[in-house]
Amino acid sequence: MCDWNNDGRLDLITGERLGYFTVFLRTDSGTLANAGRIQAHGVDIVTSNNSWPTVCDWNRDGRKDLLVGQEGVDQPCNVYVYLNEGTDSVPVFGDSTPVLHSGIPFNDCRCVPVFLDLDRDGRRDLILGEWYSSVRFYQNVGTDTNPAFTTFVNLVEPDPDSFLNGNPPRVNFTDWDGDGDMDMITCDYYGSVFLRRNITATGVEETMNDERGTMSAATIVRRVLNLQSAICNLQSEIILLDAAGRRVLMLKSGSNDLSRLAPGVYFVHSAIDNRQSQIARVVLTR
Ligand SMILES: [Ca+2]
Ligand SMILES: [Ca+2]
Ligand SMILES: [Ca+2]
Ligand SMILES: [Ca+2]
Repeated sequence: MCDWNNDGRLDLITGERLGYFTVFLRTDSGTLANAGRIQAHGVDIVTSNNSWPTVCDWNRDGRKDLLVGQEGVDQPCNVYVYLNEGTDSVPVFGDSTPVLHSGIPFNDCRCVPVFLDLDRDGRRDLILGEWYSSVRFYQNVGTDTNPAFTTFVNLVEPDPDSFLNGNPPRVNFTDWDGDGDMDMITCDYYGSVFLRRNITATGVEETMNDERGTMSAATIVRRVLNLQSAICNLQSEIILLDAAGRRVLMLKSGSNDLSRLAPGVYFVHSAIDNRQSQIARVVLTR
């Protein structure tokens, strides 16, 4: 799901058994209307079977791009990206570029790439579902605008015997339990849906909310966040991220009005040259 045409309504982009990608735009009445297949160089994109789209701004140039995976038996590359050559509201695609790990294209079977900052270091990472249930985490060791990947850890171990672990996984993330970190939801060929909660230890973390402002660097009272001038310096910018790691506000020294934001968990980060570090976790209540 994404707002493909930037009209404020969520649209649906499908990957398909036969390898195409189709855009379904949300109408005024809330229904979805088939707006045709996504094209490159004016021709329908067709991957090897079981295509998977992730719409994201891969290079952070303000225009949504298309990250794709495919089944890809005997194909040289199964994860690649189409950079948007049009506008953010009218995407246009031409050539694609292979996504690499340690300089090598991915050629695992039935790749399902997802691109988000799972470890919250300010750089979006690659999460890759593939054949035999496994879901891999490739930490971004490059920058957020020029990602680089090397090795992985398994978030879900491969299961080539029973297929009971969700084979092959179609992967998505959301903060299912509302605790501020991203949980994983996968579905499989057999029709099962799996929820895996994020149980990563968060360590010592100061938390504040509308009722209790306890941070020394930042305090929040009635949805106004007060940022101490000492943490705002010329070398870094202070930003507010949502639970998905998206930048929602640039913060300034002093008062910052958060009354327009939806209730939920947010994070105050300092950002220097695309490297971000967390300063505070903020819970906005109604
Ligand atoms: Ca839309
Ligand atoms: Ca882009
Ligand atoms: Ca990261
Ligand atoms: Ca969570």
